[in-house]
Amino acid sequence: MAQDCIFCKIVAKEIPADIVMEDEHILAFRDIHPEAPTHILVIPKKHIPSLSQAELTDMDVLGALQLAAAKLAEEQGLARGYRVVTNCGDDGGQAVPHLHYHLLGGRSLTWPPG
Ligand code: DGP
Repeated sequence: MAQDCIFCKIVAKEIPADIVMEDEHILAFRDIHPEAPTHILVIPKKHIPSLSQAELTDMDVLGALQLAAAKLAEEQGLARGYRVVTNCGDDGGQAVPHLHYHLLGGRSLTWPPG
């Protein structure tokens, strides 16, 4: 757990969140500022600051995060499609320095993003 990391505090249940899925390595919860009818954050419990700091030893959890996002999309009824995205660094628009995948769906999403 990283000191002062808001997502580590959610993992530790020190800060409440609307949790939709949890296992040994992964937590998924609803984004506090939803940008779509379904907006879920899927995160590793381990503190990895961003995708660019992930290591080869994180390969299993990286795969598990994507599979969890796909399973959640199915459970949430996103049969028409959805987007899974991770913002990385300043130019990527990353605000919270704990790796997270946004699962967005429930409306038609535009491309490219701003
Ligand atoms: P990003 O810009 O990719 O780092 O997205 C961070 C997201 O995290 C943003 O959409 C808002 C969300 N968020 C920030 N703080 C909290 C929180 O305390 N609880 C929840 N549920 N979401 C949060």
